[in-house]
Amino acid sequence: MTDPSETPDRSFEPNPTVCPFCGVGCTIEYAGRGGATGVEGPVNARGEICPKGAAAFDVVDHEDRLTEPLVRHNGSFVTAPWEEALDRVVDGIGGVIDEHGPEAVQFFASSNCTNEENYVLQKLARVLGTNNVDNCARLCHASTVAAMSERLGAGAMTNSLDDLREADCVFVNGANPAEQHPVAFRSYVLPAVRDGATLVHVDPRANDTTEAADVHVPLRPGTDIEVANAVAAVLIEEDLVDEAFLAERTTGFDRLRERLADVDVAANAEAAGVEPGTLREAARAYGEADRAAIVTGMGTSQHRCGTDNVHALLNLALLTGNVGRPGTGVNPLRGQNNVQGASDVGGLPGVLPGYEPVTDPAARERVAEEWGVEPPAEPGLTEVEATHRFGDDVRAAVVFGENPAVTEPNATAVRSAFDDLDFCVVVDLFETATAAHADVVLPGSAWAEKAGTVTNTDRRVMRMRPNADLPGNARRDFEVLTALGRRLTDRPEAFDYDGPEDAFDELTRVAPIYEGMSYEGIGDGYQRWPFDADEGSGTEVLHEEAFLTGERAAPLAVVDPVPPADELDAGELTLTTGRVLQHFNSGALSRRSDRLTAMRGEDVLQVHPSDADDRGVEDGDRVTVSNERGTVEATAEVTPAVREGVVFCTFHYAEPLANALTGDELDPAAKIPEFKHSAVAVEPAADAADGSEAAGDD
Ligand SMILES: Nc1nc2c(c(=O)[nH]1)N[C@H]1C(S)=C(S)[C@@H](COP(=O)(O)OP(=O)(O)OC[C@H]3O[C@@H](n4cnc5c(=O)[nH]c(N)nc54)[C@H](O)[C@@H]3O)O[C@H]1N2
Ligand SMILES: Nc1nc2c(c(=O)[nH]1)N[C@H]1C(S)=C(S)[C@@H](COP(=O)(O)OP(=O)(O)OC[C@H]3O[C@@H](n4cnc5c(=O)[nH]c(N)nc54)[C@H](O)[C@@H]3O)O[C@H]1N2
Ligand code: SF4
Ligand SMILES: [Mo]
Repeated sequence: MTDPSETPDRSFEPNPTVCPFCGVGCTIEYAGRGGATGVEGPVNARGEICPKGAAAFDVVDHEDRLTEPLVRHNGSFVTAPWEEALDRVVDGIGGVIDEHGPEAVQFFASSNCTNEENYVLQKLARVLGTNNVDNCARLCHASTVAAMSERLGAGAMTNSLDDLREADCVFVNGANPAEQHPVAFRSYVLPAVRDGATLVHVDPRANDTTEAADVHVPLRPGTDIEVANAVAAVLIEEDLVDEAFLAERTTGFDRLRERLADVDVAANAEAAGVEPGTLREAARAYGEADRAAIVTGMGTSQHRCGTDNVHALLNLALLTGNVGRPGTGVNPLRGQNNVQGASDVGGLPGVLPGYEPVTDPAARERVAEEWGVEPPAEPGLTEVEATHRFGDDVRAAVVFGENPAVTEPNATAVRSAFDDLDFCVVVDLFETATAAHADVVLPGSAWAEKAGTVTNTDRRVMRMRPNADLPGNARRDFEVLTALGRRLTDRPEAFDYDGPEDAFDELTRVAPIYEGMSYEGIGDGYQRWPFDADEGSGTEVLHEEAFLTGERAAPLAVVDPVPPADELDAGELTLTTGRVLQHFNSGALSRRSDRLTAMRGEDVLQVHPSDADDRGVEDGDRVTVSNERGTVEATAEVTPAVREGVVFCTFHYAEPLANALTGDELDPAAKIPEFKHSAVAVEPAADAADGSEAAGDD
């Protein structure tokens, strides 16, 4: 790694831009002395931010930043000039394409990067002749998007953050917005609660969100369908459905009613490990509200039955007429600051920019007019499917701003799969665990060094502006990707852009939902999709008169419970994984912030006191957590916040590697893995001093 002392002094200046962390999309800028401040923006109208936003600059000038390209030489990395590194990429990727065809290359797009960057990356894949491009929306809300697109015609939040304030009930299923979307929670959900809205929280753990809840349903992980079906059965039994809406805007009610008549609320409650009365209370809170909004997160989506989980939730909204009006809807809170946009611009294997199916000849024709090449008609591989085929029919990978060696399930297998590739290039800020398996690592630009746009959780496209110049010989991601396009494809002119704005203009011509948007129009504010250029605005509440499927009515669905992939043997506990306020995903940014690590310095395992007692574990003890996929060691936090029989661990540190334990069976419809249910044995660590297997900290 480059000696940080070689990094020349850098210049910083305040310029309103979007926080690099969660999908809420707060506006921040440089505040001097290495700090960020919130400034009044479209989402954070009073300039409010959370601790991560305040620490966002801590990583920009960090000594670990890559400042020179790295190429592998005799097994180790050496720094190299850009020309040499790019030549190596052209040889590596080009060689694989020559020998095995473009389908042998997988592209990982980045939910942490801009619309323009992701647009160029997916265009690169498709101009080369493959739809093998995906982003970690796959690991996140792929199931939500699959279910919502099928039933309603769009996978994004049906409503806006603003109109969450209008809700009389907020039904939070498998999400912890108080920690994961703090400004959305404090500035939009809590005001509704203060105005009298009831908050229902369906989560196996009590956390900061639960503190504000009126009803907590502490279900067993993996029993969301049992809970939603019981709630639906109570809605029907207690006549809390909206007959007029059912008649006009839904189909399939008779069949669903018939099936739900067989649901025994007490039996479902027992399966979910909760009181039947609690399920009835949750149903009444939701069904009696004039306007009830569902907020859904990873607890719902990250299961082998994630799509079915969301189908079961969608029934609740349709049964009660809670769609198409302010303060209602089904609202997936999106993950990173641009996971929505990375998907909108076509960073997915089945769709072109604007969610136009690759299988649609007219859609392919439209991009061909702009690109000069028609993309292939067959959908490409999703992320986890692709890593499963590394060394087999997938021989090379381009990994842009993602760290699958830490964040994909069954990560030990993922790491060795990377070694089976003929060639891998990583574009990142740091020498990550994934980069450790690459042939070339290119130093990209951090959030504060880039211009472009990102699309937040409520479909608002906002502008990012540079607050810092680049460290050392790092280059802007946009320049890196367009250079790869010019060198790797036989259409160099298709990657000749006059900066990100030029690429955005092209995007607005090929993605119907972005049609009519412009940098000038966005200005310091936002433009929301689906955008209406004549009106100069976007639609805040979707599905008002008709669903985006084009139909006036949406189908109700019969959903049967699906058992989790891992069965628990005697003495085993259910491991579920997730996040805390102070850290972010693989921790690449948050772990490098002293102020954030001072608040939380490691991934801990939450264990219920009675499970801890049974195993002779005390608070603060080191424990081993193991199953057939791996063994990790972590510090136990003994707390009644987690339900008995369940342990919870975050995945923000590469060591312990929580994903060494998670299974890689996929939801058949959405290909999302089961991060939220694994069988594990937990026992006191033999000797804390031994430590577990050594690994890099990225
Ligand atoms: N501070 C912080 N904020 C973040 C992130 C971060 O890493 N840190 N990451 C961003 C990203 S990429 C995303 S996708 C979002 C995710 O935001 P959330 O969806 O809120 O994230 P998680 O913590 O993974 O899961 C939410 C809750 O699901 C619960 N849960 C576990 N298993 C089950 C189950 O079987 N059923 C139900 N109903 N609940 C269950 C967990 O206890 C947890 O409290 O957050 C974004 N914001
Ligand atoms: N066990 C478990 N695993 C999970 C989950 C879970 O709940 N439990 N959640 C899943 C979810 S929802 C998600 S979204 C994934 C997240 O998975 P990842 O996307 O892999 O994780 P991140 O930490 O968000 O970011 C990955 C990389 O992006 C780099 N990066 C950040 N900004 C930039 C930039 O501007 N330019 C470039 N070039 N690189 C940049 C960072 O340095 C980091 O190495 O994890 C998934 N994994
Ligand atoms: S709520 Fe999300 S976008 Fe806002 S400051 Fe916190 S991490 Fe950043
Ligand atoms: Mo995510």
